Amino acid sequence: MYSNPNESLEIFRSKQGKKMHRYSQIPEDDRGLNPKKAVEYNHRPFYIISAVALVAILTFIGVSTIGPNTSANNDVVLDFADSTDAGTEALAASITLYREGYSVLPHFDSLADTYYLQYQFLAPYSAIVEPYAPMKLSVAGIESNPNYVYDWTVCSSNQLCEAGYISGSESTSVTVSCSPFDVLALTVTEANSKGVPLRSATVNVVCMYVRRDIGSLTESDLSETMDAMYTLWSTQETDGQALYGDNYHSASYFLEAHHFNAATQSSDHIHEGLGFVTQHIKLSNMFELSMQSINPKVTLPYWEYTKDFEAGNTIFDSIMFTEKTFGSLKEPKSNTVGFSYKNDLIYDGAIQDGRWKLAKTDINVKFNDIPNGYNLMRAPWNMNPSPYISRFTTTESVMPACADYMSLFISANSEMVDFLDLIQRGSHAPIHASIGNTFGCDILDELTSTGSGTVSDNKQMKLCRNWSFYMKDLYRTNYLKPVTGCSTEDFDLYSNELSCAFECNDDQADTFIDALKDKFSKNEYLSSESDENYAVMKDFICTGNGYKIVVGAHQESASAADPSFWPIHPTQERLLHLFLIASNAQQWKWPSNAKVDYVCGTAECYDAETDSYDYFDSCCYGHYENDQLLDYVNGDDKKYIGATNKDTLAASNPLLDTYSVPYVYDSFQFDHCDNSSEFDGGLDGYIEYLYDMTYNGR
Ligand SMILES: [Cu+2]
Repeated sequence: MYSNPNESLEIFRSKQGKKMHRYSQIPEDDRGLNPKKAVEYNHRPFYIISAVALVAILTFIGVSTIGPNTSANNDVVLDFADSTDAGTEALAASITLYREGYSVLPHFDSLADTYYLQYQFLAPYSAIVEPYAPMKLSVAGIESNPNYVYDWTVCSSNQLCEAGYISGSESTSVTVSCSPFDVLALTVTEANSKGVPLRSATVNVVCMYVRRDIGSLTESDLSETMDAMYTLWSTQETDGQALYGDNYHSASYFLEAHHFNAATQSSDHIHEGLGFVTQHIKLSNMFELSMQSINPKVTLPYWEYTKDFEAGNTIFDSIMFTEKTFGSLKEPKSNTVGFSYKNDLIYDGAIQDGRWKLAKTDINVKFNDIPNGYNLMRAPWNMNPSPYISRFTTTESVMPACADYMSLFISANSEMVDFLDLIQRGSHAPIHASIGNTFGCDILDELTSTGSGTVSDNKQMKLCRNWSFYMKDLYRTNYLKPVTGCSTEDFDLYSNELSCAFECNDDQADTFIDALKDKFSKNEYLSSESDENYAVMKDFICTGNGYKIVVGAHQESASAADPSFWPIHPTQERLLHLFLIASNAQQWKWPSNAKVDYVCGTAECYDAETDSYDYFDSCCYGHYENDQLLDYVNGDDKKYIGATNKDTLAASNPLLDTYSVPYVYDSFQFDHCDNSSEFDGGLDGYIEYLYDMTYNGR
């Protein structure tokens, strides 16, 4: 997955000395993490200007053909002498290279607000060439010489070149077949109207993929990205490998990878622990390679959902859920109650239109130890009978906001371990809960004052939204499991009737109630903490209607079945990159003793083989430094495959020369966050403060 560091990566150079850091220009008194305190700095507009070294691309390097005083060809010199900036380097045209349809990457734009936030490995290069993508090469600032021609070549180290020319102040399209980390030489030669070369310069550019916000993709890139992704759903594993090669894997392959690692009874090996972000990087990167086996110019976009939030959008308005992207969402009759038995159909959760219209979830023919009532590749604790990938979103679902990013950075306080823990929480988890969401909160009516009075009326919705998490915990602790043997074929789409329920371990009735008390009492769900109320709750779960509260895919271990799952985790990796750059967190140790330090949320867990509940190494497996993914290919939770968390983190650390993931993120700018946070200057302002504290100690 990350086997691409070539010698270019060893040209590792610190860029600290180059930073153009605005923060140091702020008066001393106005600095500091002081909410609402004015931190004034000059917000420069985002100019589309030359890439940093390309600005100076016409620096004189070839003695005989360039430079007014050294050339053997006096005519050439004279041509320059006739121009307005005769004989000076400032005459140089500025050359830019960037992907068509987008701006110059701020990593190369010295006037960009976030120019100081740098990927170290990019330091020797003047621009990025994106593999197979049309790049725009343009020349500006040559109005005085409209007849000049700029010949260009882009050559790989083995001298395979692309070549062309730009006349006047036009631009041209350059497409290069290259692989990430290839170093290419871009040469531009200025020739006069007679075709005589005047000056020439060469810079190194690096071949690299760029991941962008899905909302910023051009229409054609968006549709090619969606087409490549959809191929994973429409082409089975073996067919796809025959067509597209070994990097191809189908959507089922990725669903199995995620589901097996998230749904084993012992614990969740990719969520609720320090391995969350790295485990998802592994999955996302394999997924992206599969997309690229179909179309080598696409990347897996990230979804900057805080933009939707800050724009006042609901999930229904997001670019993510349209006919052209991941399919429209259906609204429940009542957004307050959400999808309910009295108003809606479970079937309404199906994808409404677009490529994935009515896409189904997989049958489980692989993982015998992960039961599901309907034998679907769906969580054991989710009795959703619909054969379709389901979303039960409401317009009241809340997306993470800029304030959540801000509190992530403030709470982590430059501590890597804290960041790895917190990144999965407020800035991430709510987006899944909001899309997947819950069907059937009205089932709890029988327990509120309209029924037995067991549940406090004002806690009904909160209890309902958390219901699936409690059922998951009860499954994990071996108190509850699904009755199996039902089939989605028995499910009448228009009836809402479920044929399978939960069953409980009768011999553990007392501990079951203790477990419920533990979860319910701190939230004061029940009208009173009486034994009678808890007995009612136990019956509701074990023999009553508790199983009828079901969730959408995003809310459980089968989340990867929903294609809209995939642009969510690059969002976290981008925050990781930003965190690493801004806080330079290099001196830290990954906790290794789950009894003492937080490694995962289930340090103690149930072990089916010994029928005991204790601290086992397997409980937090996936969340330690040297952990891999459980072997989802063979469905063996005692075997492991792929990269370790440690290697993945090293491969995705923008400050290290071990950086070897084949992409960078397009920017670390959060312009949309400016007005939303407690720190003036918004998230960008806080990151700048953090960076300044890190590198300048102030
Ligand atoms: Cu996630």
